[in-house]
Amino acid sequence: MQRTLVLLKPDAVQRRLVGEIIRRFEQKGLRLAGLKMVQASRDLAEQHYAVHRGKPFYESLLTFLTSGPTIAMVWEGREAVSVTRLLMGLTDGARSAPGTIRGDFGLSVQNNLIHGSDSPESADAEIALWFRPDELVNYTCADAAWIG
Ligand code: D4T
Repeated sequence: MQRTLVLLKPDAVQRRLVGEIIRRFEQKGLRLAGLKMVQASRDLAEQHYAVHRGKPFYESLLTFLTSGPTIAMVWEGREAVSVTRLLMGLTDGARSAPGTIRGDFGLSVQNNLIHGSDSPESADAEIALWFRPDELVNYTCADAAWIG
């Protein structure tokens, strides 16, 4: 069973889209393994976006991610990493297909509502960055045999 880190970025919280986005993950059949609200520090944002250090949009990206609370979640299920990326849409909301989260709710590149790990390896590292092991819960959903 694969796990992935999902962040509902400060714009999703400010725009009251948290419930709508979580609904889509539940509807798809992924299982919630952890959830918390975090006011990201500069240090946490730097570690999360370390791969983008030095790029022109880096400083602005850090300012954005630390500008208000973020909802951090771990979702799990079959192919959770790629399923999450499909639910999200492309980085640029203007290019994302209708039906995706970014395609339905945004036009921006930076303020693109949601982050999802881009590989199982990134997911492991990002989950460890945002969550302590005891903040994740193992359980079985009653409909597990029907969803796969
Ligand atoms: P994240 O990492 O937030 O899930 O987004 P993506 O995986 O879809 O996109 P990314 O890693 O390429 O970019 C990370 C983050 O930086 C913002 N960004 C990106 C930006 O502000 N300007 C840019 O030109 C790019 C490429 C958006 C997402």
